[in-house]
Amino acid sequence: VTRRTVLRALAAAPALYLAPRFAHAAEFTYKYAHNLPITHPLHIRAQEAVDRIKKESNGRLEINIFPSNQLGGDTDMLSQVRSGGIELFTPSALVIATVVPVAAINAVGFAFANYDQVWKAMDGSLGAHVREAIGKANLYAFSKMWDNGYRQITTSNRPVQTAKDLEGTKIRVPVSPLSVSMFKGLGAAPASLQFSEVYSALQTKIVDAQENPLPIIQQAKLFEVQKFASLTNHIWDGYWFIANGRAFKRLPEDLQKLWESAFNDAGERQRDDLRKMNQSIQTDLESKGLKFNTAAPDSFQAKLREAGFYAEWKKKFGDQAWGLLENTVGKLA
Ligand code: X2X
Repeated sequence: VTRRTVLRALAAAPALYLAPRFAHAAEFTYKYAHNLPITHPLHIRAQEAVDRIKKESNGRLEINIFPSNQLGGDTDMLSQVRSGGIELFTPSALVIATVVPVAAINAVGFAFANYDQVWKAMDGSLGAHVREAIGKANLYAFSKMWDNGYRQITTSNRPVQTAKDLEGTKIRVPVSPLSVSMFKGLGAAPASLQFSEVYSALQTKIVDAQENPLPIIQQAKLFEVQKFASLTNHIWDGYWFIANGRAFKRLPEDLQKLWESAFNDAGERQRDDLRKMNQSIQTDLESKGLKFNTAAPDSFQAKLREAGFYAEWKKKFGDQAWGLLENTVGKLA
């Protein structure tokens, strides 16, 4: 075989001598950290998005995921994504509100009656309002919020039927001013702890109760250290998928478009995963020993009104944001 025939063969079959995909180091290598176990749909769908981004960018954008608080608790991850130590993070609305206060607006007690209202508001003008505020903090928020769920109360000592049952209860809440204010208003004794500390705080009885959506109670195995689950639906909580602002701007437009589409599509599928999970989750948690009851939301709302919770938070969020929320859910205060 002469040199010339080899060259001719190569010219005829370009695929043979093109560099294989992923042979080069990625142009952009980013870190994404979050606070959930890898069995949670948030992690599973994020992993799918990251795989798709790698494939469709021909390896130019590689994102490594650090799940389960591997890089620290929420407060640490939030400061890292702001400084650029990590490029991506999914804080709950409650948590990002320590930097962008208006982001907690979806967590106003008993605001959303159902998921239709949730997605109408968060995919609509209320979500846009919050994203703009996130943008002003030099962070970029992808347009689709991911679902955390309706928060429910679990305790180690007694079921919570009405607000009265919460009196003096030591309850863990996220690092969130709104959560603290709400549970103080309800007469409980809230303690702010990062999620990374919740399991051991319950196990060692530093607190007697916590509140989280059922998928988290299941995936983080909180049922092992709690006895009662009271269905209060007191807050609807979601995750913002956020990027460090400079890390976002650094990407060429085609990669910006790709990850926008990949994360938003994955977010829609994650919402659907949780919707399906919610259909059988109570039965599963009952089989693991949790005793369920359905609480009476009226007593909670009445107590919150009495405590001035709605008036206070309307003032804090401002008339514009509050009005956008009320456009979807009706009059709250
Ligand atoms: O910390 C929590 O409770 C959690 C997991 O729901 C959040 O991320 C706010």
